[in-house]
Parts: sequence; C-alpha cells; structure tokens
Amino acid sequence: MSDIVKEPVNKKQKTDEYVLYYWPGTPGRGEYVRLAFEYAGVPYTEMSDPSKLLATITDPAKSGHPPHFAPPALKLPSGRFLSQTPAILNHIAPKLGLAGKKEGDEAEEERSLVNQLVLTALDLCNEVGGKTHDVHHPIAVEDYYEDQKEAALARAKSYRKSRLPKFLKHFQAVLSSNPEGKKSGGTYLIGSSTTIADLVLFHVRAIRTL
Ligand SMILES: N[C@@H](CCC(=O)N[C@@H](CS)C(=O)NCC(=O)O)C(=O)O
Repeated sequence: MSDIVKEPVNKKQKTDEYVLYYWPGTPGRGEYVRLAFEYAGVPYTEMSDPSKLLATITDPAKSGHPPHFAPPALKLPSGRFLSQTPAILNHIAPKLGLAGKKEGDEAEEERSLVNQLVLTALDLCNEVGGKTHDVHHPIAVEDYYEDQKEAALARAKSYRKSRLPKFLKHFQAVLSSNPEGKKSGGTYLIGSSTTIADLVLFHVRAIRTL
C-alpha cells in the first residue's frame, strides 16, 4: 500500500478531447457517457483495449491520483481522470448543455435536481436489470448467472411485482408534474429541454428488460 502512495501521482497530460475508458462490446454504463456526448455533438474518443483499460485507470502512476475502482472512467481535457458514472455525468452535463437552462442561483438548484433524477434512474438500473447487477447476480457478482439462476428468478419476481412499478410510477409522476414540460409541449423530466436525466432514463429503459 505504501509503495502505491509513493508513486508519482501527477501524470496529467493535456489533450483537447475527452477519452472514455470502457469495456468493448457492451453498452453498459459507458453508454450513459456516450449518449451525453453524442446528443450534444461534442467529440470524444474511446479506449476500450481490455488489456490496458483496468491497468490504466487503477494505477495512479498511469492515471494520477486518486486511482479508480472500475470503468467507466473519463479522461478530461485537463488530463485528469474521473470515474463513477453519476460523478462523470454531473461533471459533463453543464458543459454539454444538459443540466437545464436556468441561470444564476436557480441554475445550481436545477443542476442538483437533474442530478437527483439521474441518481434515481441509476438506482433503477442497479436494482432491476443489467447483466452484472442485483437481479441477475443476487448472490455474487463474480459468479455466473447460471449458477444463481434460482435466486435470480425469485428476485426478479419480487422486482417485477413491487420495485419496477414503483420506479415507473415515480418517473411518470415526475414527467406529468413538470410545469415547464407542459408549457413547452415536451416530455422532459425537468425544465423545458433535454437534460442528462432524460438521456439516462432513456438508456435504462432501452437496455433493461422493462
Ligand atoms: N458505481 C459504478 C459502478 C461501476 C461498475 O460496476 N462498472 C462495471 C462495468 S459497468 C465494472 O467493470 N465493474 C468491475 C468491478 O466492479 O470490479 C458506476 O456507476 O460507474
């Protein structure tokens, strides 16, 4: 441990662009980050070589301090790395025009509310679906689905019955109580324009078995 701490920690290399570090061949959590860049039309590149991915983001000598636990990680134009999907989205949303259109003090509040909605949508992602999460791997994330299929089926039954409807009812209430959405004739979770929360909910719904 102390050897790691002694490594040089500031290997920041400035670039003009964002680089997404994520696994190849699966949309997963990396897709939330991709969607934001794609929607905003802001260029980014990807590093998806599995032999280098974890080795880079978990090593402070390669990606700086602090090291990262798991992909996705985003290399920022400053050269610093940032991980944890909600932290990445919270960072890039205002830069990509996806954190609401309010100004001044209201902007900060709106941004926090956008973040709140993102976190709830990601709770749904964690709880209900996805290859690596609670319903498919209720006993151990590192074990195959096939080895915990019985428990997974039992858990899926409970989620279909109670948790999933609860999340969907909640988001329906968010949509229908948005006063600005009604004014603009849009279907936005908050405000009168697309935010990162809309994109996250879209992807949760698109890839999960809802
Ligand atoms: N809370 C993290 C979870 C990150 C995560 O679970 N990443 C997956 C891919 S989607 C992974 O590679 N996990 C490896 C591990 O947890 O050991 C986030 O939202 O980014």
